[in-house]
Amino acid sequence: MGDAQCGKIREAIDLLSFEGEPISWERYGSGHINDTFRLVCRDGEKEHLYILQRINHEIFTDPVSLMRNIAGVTSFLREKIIAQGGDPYRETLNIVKSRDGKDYVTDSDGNYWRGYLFISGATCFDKVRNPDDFYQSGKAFGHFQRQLAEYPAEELTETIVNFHNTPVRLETFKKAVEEDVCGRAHLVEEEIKFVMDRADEAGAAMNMLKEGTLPLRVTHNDTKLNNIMIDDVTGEALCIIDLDTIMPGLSIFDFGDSIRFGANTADEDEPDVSLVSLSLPLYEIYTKGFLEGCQGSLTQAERDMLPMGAKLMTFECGVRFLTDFLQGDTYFRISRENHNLDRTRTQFALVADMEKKWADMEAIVCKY
Ligand code: ADP
Ligand code: GN1
Ligand code: MG
Repeated sequence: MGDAQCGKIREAIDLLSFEGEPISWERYGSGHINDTFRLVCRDGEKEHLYILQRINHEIFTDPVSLMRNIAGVTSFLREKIIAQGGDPYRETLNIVKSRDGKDYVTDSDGNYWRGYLFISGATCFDKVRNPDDFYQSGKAFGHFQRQLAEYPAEELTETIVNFHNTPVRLETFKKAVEEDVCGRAHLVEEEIKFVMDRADEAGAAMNMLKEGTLPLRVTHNDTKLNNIMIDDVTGEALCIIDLDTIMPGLSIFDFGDSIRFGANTADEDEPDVSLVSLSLPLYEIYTKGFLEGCQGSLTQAERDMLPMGAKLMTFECGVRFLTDFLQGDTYFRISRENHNLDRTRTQFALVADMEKKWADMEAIVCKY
């Protein structure tokens, strides 16, 4: 987002019903997709904090339906939180309405913006601080899925069609290799081979969905560690955020994407792939938390497929990073040259390590 677009922030702020006078705003967080700002408003002695986000409408092409999804899911969760005696202002996202009562506003350039109450006293981590954080996040994502089991799935719009359809991602990748618009394919021959060697496995989950062996559920679909807030005082998972991709999906996607990000011993974009491996202790603690959170709601086939969920999500994410590298880095935000290539390599190194540890991954699921 350039400075000119940033100028539109003021327009968006004026259209949203924030309390007090806007004092300052700064870029915030480490998401790859939306433009996120932390906004401070002052009302006399009182300070109000907000999250202001420009929804990436090139990726989420129907922001109105997307916001309808989020409004529906958060009000559904809010009722449950209140019934359970929880804090509805901290345990789910709260949309700040526009002055004319909508869940979003548009600026004069056609950008879509939304506001959320800022959740204070809690943190999103880019790296697992201690195993308990990861256990807590597994429990919370499992519980989230369990709670949404009662949500009317037909009311949800698919915000990105085929989001975790790995075979479709693979087709897009092959096309990107063929077209090679940036002339980068020769730089990644080894990575292309890595993908093609595993092409047969890409359909493992989607085939089971088609056959009816795996059930379609309401899932989050982007369960990385920095999409969950951990309470600074209690150390418990407080709030699941980044609800843009809530839509019908497979339970193993939510399990798998968390493992992909959180059980990696290195960062997602670590340039030194020798640091990448699957931490089995972290994989185990997350599995325990997730299964506890699901409270027995997973079928045997879903449980059996959890390791494959981890592998597929890691493989698919690597394929998506590599596709973006080939297409000129137009999807994921980058902050250095070859950033998407570094990300690709970490994902593939993690897949390779999972292949070595496969028997352990399966045995761990059987323990819980
Ligand atoms: P993206 O889709 O780009 O990943 P997110 O919705 O995940 O955007 O937001 C990016 C970051 O902003 C999060 O990782 C988190 O640190 C922070 N954030 C988002 N919403 C809130 C909130 N309501 N309160 C506090 N921090 C938030
Ligand atoms: C993106 O929005 P963010 O940063 O939480 C992406 C995920 C990827 C992830 C990789 C809508 O997540 O699918 O797994 O980056 N989100 C979208 O870090 O594409
Ligand atoms: Mg995010």
